[in-house]
Amino acid sequence: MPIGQTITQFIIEEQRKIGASGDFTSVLNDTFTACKSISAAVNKGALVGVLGSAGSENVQGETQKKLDVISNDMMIKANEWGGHLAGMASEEMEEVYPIPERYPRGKYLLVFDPLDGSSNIDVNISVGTIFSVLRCPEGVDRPTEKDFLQPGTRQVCAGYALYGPSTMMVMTTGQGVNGFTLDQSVGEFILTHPNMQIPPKTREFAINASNSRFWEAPVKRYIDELLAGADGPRGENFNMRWVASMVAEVHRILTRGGIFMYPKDNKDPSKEGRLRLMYEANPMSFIVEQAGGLSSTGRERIMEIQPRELHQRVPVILGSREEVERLVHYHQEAG
Ligand code: AFP
Repeated sequence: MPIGQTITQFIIEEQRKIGASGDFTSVLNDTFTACKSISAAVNKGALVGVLGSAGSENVQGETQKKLDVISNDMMIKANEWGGHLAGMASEEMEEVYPIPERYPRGKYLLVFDPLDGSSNIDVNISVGTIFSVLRCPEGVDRPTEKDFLQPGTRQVCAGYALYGPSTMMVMTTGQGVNGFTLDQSVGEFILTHPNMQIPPKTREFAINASNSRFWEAPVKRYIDELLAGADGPRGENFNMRWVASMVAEVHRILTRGGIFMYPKDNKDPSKEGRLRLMYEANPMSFIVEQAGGLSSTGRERIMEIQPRELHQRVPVILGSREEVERLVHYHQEAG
């Protein structure tokens, strides 16, 4: 049986159209290899003793799972040797990771969350890897933190691997969003979801409602209206989902629409939001916008934020255009 178009073939053909050198294809290929290895480890789970806590904390003060550490290592090992990257930054590492001296350096920067939603790993619920590719500033071959602090609009590529019932790779290079499913029998990601589009209307929302007492007024108003259903001002019923794994939520929204919110709240005034700008919000915003959706903090477009630090957090509201517009409008009305 002939296999469909592989992800490598797809990228090479895309790159040919714009006359690119092939460096970029190589960066992505190494990332895909890492994601296949992470998928295998996640899939084997308890059989190979990779579940549970690693007994350490990351820079965010969160307890690291064994698979957080393993996945981070797999991303680094698969990407450091190829000669196309100048440096990497990971949610799991406090500092920028320089390419070791024994390898050549290239013109791209890779930023990633190696295992997003990892609090779900021990209960066998979908998790994922999120990544973003930036250009290293001209003339810099040993990038430092400031070289990574580029707004999301400067991303060259963003994607995620979803480790669910199937392993999928979803990515954009700024020309739409395409989804690929891992065919385990041949070890290749095959194009299965070309040109993914988020429907502009939805009746499904995702938010961690246990934080409701900390929400700001516009979010309270919006959620109250959704909960009031057919008897309220919206005049129709809405359904709710919360997986606590952003990759799974965004994938659902790309597949059938929806709005995802981790908004600004006053739970911990020292934090601007829960999700990380560089590792979660920017790459997912690029994908969502390329699929026809919108992404905002409620006050500004996420991709236009000038990052101040690598591990910065931001409020996130993204998904179906009409719902995001409505909630942004409620923020504007509240001043
Ligand atoms: P973990 O990787 O620590 O599980 O965090 C996942 C995440 O960053 C994102 O994927 C979820 O949407 C969000 O946090 C879940 O947060 P709550 O646990 O507060 O619902």
